Amino acid sequence: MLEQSPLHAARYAYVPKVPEIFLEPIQNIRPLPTEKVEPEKDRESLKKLFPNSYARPAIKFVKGEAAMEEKALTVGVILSGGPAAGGHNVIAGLFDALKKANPQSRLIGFRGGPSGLIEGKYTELTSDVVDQYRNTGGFDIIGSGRTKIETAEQLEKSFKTAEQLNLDALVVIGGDDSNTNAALLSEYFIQKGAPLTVVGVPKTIDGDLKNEWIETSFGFDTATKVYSELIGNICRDAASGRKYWHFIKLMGRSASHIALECAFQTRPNIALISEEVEARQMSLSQIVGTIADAISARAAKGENFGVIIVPEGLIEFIPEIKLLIAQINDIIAAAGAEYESLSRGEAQRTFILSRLPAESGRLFSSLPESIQTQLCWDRDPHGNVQVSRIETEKLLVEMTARKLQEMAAAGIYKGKFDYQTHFFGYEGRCAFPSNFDADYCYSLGYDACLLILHRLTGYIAAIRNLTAQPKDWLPGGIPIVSMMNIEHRHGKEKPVIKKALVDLEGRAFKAFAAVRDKWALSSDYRIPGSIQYFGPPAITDAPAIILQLERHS
Ligand code: FBP
Repeated sequence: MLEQSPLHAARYAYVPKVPEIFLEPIQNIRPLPTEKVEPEKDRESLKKLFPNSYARPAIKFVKGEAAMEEKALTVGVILSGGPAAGGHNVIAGLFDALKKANPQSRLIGFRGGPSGLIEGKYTELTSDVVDQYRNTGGFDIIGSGRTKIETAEQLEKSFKTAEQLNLDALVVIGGDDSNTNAALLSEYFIQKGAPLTVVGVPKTIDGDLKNEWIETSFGFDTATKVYSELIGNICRDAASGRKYWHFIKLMGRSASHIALECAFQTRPNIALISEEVEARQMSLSQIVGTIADAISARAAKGENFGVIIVPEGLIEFIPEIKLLIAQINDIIAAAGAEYESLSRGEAQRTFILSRLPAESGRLFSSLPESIQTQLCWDRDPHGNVQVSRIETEKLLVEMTARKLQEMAAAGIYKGKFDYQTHFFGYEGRCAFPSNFDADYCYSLGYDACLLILHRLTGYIAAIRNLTAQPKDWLPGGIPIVSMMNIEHRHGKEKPVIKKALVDLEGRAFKAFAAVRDKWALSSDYRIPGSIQYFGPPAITDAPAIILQLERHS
């Protein structure tokens, strides 16, 4: 048991705010089918892969007579992927709703992520356990992991564990991949004739599991507030010391939602958006050129300082590096054990360089040695390069310094370039959830229980109208298959939930594009301060700025 800080103890007393309908006796809540939702494309392939779960309607929960079974249920829960603040509250909401429906119901937590289900590693989550984790950050109540449940063997082992435990339902709390797997499991159980309901919950700090029905994934709000506090403090430090350019890399494996939100919160001089880099086909040297020009313009005003936000995923959106990474992935995959036996560093670099096509080889060699080494490190379980381990901020600093030297030699830059680099990622995933995430997550858990009680297998908990007060939130569910398309991965056709990248035509990006030139030259930083848990709702409960921009005209 962790020693409790005063805030830790105080957070136990926080009662999450929930949609008004959840205050009804749970037996009086029923699902109302709304619109029929279908995937945007690949319908025929998806129909074949999910013959039993395709073409179901979205539902919303409304007040009314329900023919709900009240028998005691045994429900399993899995936390999957990277931690995101609020996961414990999803479990608390699920637990409370289950007990409300029938106090004899039981909640089983699978340890260490999906592998806990495959390998049958679990623990019962009783009220003593759940109460210790209410309104706290982290996933440590049962741990998390990145194992995928997708092979026939993994599906069968999962089935066996579920059978042994007499599970009535399974809740998968995770991102796009984990929810895809939840849909696969749901279909598999239907095909086996097993009466087991599988329900997903949208999690990821990256904010890229969203669409028309999922307004945001949980954890994004807290993570961006933590990073924004730190960035705001750095902005003020930059303006006080007036001697450093701060290059700040922010997490977000692919999409730049985190970078965009933090930019609105703090108004840095530059915020790179990976999706724009890709759309404009910007090369690494063009990106560096843009940064160097902005530094030079501020230097002309006597301001040799500033703040630059760099999204973690940027490296994979720069067209020539994207190609290079894909080629390295292929080389590593083809070499298999031979590559695995090489020691990190020079041996791996030499191996890769000897197999790269000439042009990519030249690009690879032009990169700093540290970046070459990081590009050669192990891939994640999905075969992807682990962008959180590539020091893109340092790459940009090094190349910008070179570029400024050239500009100085040509007489077009007169300034002094000193810098600091930062990476904020892990700092924001396990903070005490903001009130928004505490409320949202508890409500998602409660919503997941309602989906289970009504046997809505293959659905993901979806709560809408999130910019309103929680009492006016609209809980419901969306069939997971309706959010999927088919992607070709490693030579195979795979159903996947489409990642939501920053929409360059969307309101949030356009609002940013309209002000960024002003931010580049001015030093009018916005200082959001730390997350507040007590005080006026305008300070404690405000949802993310991009959520507000996306949902309101
Ligand atoms: P999820 O998509 O699983 O929520 O994780 C997101 C993330 O935090 C990314 O932002 C980051 O690139 C990655 O996880 C880091 O992964 P790991 O925890 O395995 O180092």
